[in-house]
Amino acid sequence: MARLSILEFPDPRLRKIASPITDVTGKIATLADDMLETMYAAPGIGLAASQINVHQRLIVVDISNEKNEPVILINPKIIATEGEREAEEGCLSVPGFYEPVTRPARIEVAAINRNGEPYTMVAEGLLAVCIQHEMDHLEGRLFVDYISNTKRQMIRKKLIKQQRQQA
Ligand code: K1U
Ligand code: ZN
Repeated sequence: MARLSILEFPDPRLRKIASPITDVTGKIATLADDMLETMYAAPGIGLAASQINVHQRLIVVDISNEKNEPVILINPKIIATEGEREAEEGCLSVPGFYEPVTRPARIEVAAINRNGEPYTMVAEGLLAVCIQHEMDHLEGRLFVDYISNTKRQMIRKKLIKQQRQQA
């Protein structure tokens, strides 16, 4: 297993649209394992392949306190939604900032697992928020796209300053 480095806003590579995975090979299973290790180490509750500069449709999530309920979603698709809910979101690619975002409260998702088998799952609460947030990454969208331009520019400037100081 390996820890991968996470791209940070405003890196333009975070804006790329990810391609579908056509074959779930051992390489994809290893990538999913590396993404889980990277997510747990960060620490985070989700990670999209786009965040580690791999532009393929793969996300991982685990909202359990014990970090023992990993979910791997390959080519995830939302097939049904219900209701609306506002919740605070954070992002490992936008470190240190949290903002409220409104999204569907309950979703049904179709995906493929690490063995290449299709499945569906229903998610609500934090799990629904996290899956939708990660799926946005695959479209090159970030939670800061849902907030005001003024706030987004402020976050952008602060992160650029931090990144210059760390370089
Ligand atoms: O996409 C990411 O960068 C992961 C992100 C997922 C997420 C969190 C909250 C709402 C929506 C999506 C994070 O994991 S940010 C870190 C975080 O929220 C967290 C970290 C440790 C424990 C609990 C939460
Ligand atoms: Zn994120």
